[in-house]
Amino acid sequence: MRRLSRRSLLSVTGAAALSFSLRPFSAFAGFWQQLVGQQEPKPTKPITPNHEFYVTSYRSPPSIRVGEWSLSIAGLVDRPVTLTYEQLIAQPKVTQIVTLECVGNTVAGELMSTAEWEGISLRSLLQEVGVDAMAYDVVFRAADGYSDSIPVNRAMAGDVIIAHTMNGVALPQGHGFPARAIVPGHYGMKSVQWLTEIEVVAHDHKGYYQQKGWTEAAIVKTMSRIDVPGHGATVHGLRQQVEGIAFAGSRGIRLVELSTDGGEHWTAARLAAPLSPYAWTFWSYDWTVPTPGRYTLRVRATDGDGVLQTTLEQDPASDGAAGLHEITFAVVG
Ligand SMILES: Nc1nc2c(c(=O)[nH]1)N[C@H]1C(S)=C(S)[C@@H](COP(=O)(O)O)O[C@H]1N2
Ligand SMILES: [Mo]
Repeated sequence: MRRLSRRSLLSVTGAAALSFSLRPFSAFAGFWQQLVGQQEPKPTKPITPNHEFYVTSYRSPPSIRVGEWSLSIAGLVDRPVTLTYEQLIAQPKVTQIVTLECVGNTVAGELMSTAEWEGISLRSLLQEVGVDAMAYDVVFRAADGYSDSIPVNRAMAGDVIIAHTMNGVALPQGHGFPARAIVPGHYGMKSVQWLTEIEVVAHDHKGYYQQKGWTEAAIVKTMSRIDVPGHGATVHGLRQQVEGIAFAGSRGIRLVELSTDGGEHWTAARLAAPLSPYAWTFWSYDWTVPTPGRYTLRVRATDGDGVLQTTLEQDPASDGAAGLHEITFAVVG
């Protein structure tokens, strides 16, 4: 089924957006799934193929010809530079598997994917140009007029990439060609696509989404999702492997638990080692179903700092959705 899209979220503005509660929407989604019938189990792939990677851009992607494109590093730097595409891809490369999630993603929504990104280290680039002591924000500006920023100390942490490659091929046009930022642990809005300029400034820059009231820090919230069995499914046999993912950005996932009794008792799932410190964690649980019937499963995660995922439901506006994912399905003998 289609999830609430970025476009429809953003068309709800101001007070209306903030007072919009997730509860009626999830109830509607559940009702809708009953109407449309069973859901096929949808195991998540550890690395999302490029053509399946989520897209949230609200307009068609700019088409950039590399011959006419360049990336300038300007503002409060000692030695400003402008890189052509050839110069960019000739720089020493770093590769990192990073999960991106849109701030508009709903609980268990699909605006979340993982790829292996290759490009240059933003820290190395900034060290080469020399950052002024007055610097506060590193602003990413794009060919579509979009911008967002991260504080200088965040930019210098070493994990931020100016990527030109996605899963082994040049960035597709729809994912930022020829270059984009990849900022691990933050909502996708910070991973600015179709980059044209990196500007170091002395003030707190307000980007495209911040001007519309969305979060500045955009640190991802801890989430967990049940992928198998699907909500509304009918499954056969009393031995069921339940599967899903959990994500807490750079904090990592320490524990995933399942409840079959509405949250009174919880059992730990088995965790697979994530492909990188910035990628989602896969979990599974071999469940011996006591007797055929209708069941509701709820999932929750604890992040690497030991903080349990909140049970409070929150709409994506303005700093990301919160709430626990629950599915209902039938087991026949
Ligand atoms: N230039 C530009 N960069 C952008 C955006 C945009 O509209 N324009 N959207 C942002 C948002 S909200 C997200 S979630 C990610 C999505 O990246 P993807 O389309 O590759 O999944 O790109 C971010 N970077
Ligand atoms: Mo997004």
